[in-house]
Amino acid sequence: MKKQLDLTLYLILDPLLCGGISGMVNTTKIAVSNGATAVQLRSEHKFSGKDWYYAALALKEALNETPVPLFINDHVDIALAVDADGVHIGQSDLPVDVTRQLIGRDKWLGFSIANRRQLDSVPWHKVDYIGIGPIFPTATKKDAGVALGTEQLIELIELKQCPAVAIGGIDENNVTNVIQTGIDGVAVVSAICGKQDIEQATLSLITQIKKAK
Ligand code: TZP
Ligand code: MG
Repeated sequence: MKKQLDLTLYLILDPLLCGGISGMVNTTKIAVSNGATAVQLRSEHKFSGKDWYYAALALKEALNETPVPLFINDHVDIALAVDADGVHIGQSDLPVDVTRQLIGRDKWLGFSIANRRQLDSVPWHKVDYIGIGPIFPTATKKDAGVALGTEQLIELIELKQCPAVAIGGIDENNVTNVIQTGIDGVAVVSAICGKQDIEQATLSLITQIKKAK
């Protein structure tokens, strides 16, 4: 059965920050039991096809008995191989319509946009949600582009035609401001991955999100 799409607190895993596959599984279990509502496997650095596959398999297993969906960044083949719940693609990946054709209607499809021009060309009927960012400067994604800030985020929210998650430099110090824009949820990497206390990091975010919604 298709898992529900809840963008409230979307954890994006980074193998380097989390400490490999076991670190990502551990981070996922703690974050999900403390309120994370979606999980994505992503790697900014070199990660072989085999690494992607075994990481995805382990994460799928970790999320098996939970309502939380697993997304795979960029790699449609990996998502299909482990029967992940969804795929997240960016502007330089396979086109949206091709990705949708490959994954079918039973998997969720997320698409990144970084500005008004990209938002204007989103094929709305083919995507389930968009990621908007970076909202703030971030060291996690090297080619993230110029930070939008919350004012521009509000303008993009008014124009969007599907659910959306804000991403980029979001942490416990600014999450309340981001949620107050009216966005459906936030996606974070470094605000959870690699933190000494994953439970506390997750709780701090989810508590503020729930208060601000
Ligand atoms: N896309 C836009 S910014 C970003 C991605 C994947 C990185 C977000 O990482 P962090 O550590 O939450 O700023
Ligand atoms: Mg991509």
